[in-house]
Amino acid sequence: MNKIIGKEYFSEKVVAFEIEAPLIAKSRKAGNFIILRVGDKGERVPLTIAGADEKRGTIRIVAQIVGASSKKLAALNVGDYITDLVGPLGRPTDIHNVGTILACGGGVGVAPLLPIVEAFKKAGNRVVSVIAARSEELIILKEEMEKWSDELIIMTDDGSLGRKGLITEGMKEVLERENVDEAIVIGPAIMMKFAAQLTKEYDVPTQASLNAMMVDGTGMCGACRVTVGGKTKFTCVDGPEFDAHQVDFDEMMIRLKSYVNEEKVLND
Ligand SMILES: Cc1cc2nc3c(=O)[nH]c(=O)nc-3n(C[C@@H](O)[C@H](O)[C@H](O)COP(=O)(O)OP(=O)(O)OC[C@H]3O[C@@H](n4cnc5c(N)ncnc54)[C@H](O)[C@@H]3O)c2cc1C
Ligand code: FES
Repeated sequence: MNKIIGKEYFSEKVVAFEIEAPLIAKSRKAGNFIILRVGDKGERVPLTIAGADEKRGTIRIVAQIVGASSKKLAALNVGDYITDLVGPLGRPTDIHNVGTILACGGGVGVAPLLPIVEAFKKAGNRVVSVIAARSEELIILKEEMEKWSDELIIMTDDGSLGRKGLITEGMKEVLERENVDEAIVIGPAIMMKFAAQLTKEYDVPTQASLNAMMVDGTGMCGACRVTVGGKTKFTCVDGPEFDAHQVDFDEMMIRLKSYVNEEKVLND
């Protein structure tokens, strides 16, 4: 049982929690995630560790309220307990000094992107970040992203904040004007698919952090399988980051829709 120490709404549909988890706070690295459950019969929900405070012994998670399980999580308040929480899971991001990093986050994908941007900046890289959402109220963690980026470009589909257009338009501007050594893209699968197609045109090595469905988080159940370079990989133990130019995003999108009808029943 892990106690909730803080709760903050970033928007009507995106909520951040600070949760007591001293061992995870101490050992987590950028790119790691946790799996939590709310209630004894709760679904196992993977969420990226968006930050940690080692002194307070807490981790921060940011969740978008989409289905039954995230609704149950969002209903919890400060003082309540998470039924169980395991982590840190997944392979950490390979942080190194390479030169210029293009860091791209769509929607709540900015939450997992933030610790990676911070780590790349601390490793001495120039970091140009592009974040995007449908509209201003869905842009999250803007100040923190500004703090750790040399430049932050904001794109909104409706033009309500930053510039009007898809994330790929902001990315193209950077790729046209300067040499980018590596890119990382995190967000909805469709966004990562098109972002990866773009960086491939410019021959920029790119990592994508995949939000596959997960159950056990140990590589045993197969729920999180994805195809990368024609081979089956398990997102929980082989990932969550993979070479974006090798990921079969179309297959991943089909798998992500597997339980749409069940989700609908739970939500009704
Ligand atoms: C590694 C990883 C960790 C995650 N961790 C969390 C987590 O901790 N908590 C959580 O709640 N969720 C998490 N997610 C899930 C999250 O990123 C989802 O994919 C989420 O459903 C995004 O939905 P959205 O409605 O916010 O995006 P949208 O608002 O639909 O899209 C965001 C932006 O993507 C761009 N985009 C969309 N479609 C296209 C297109 N066709 N071409 C080009 N650009 C496009 C646009 O610029 C758009 O504004 C994680 C995802 C990943 C990959
Ligand atoms: S979640 Fe079961 S294999 Fe990855």
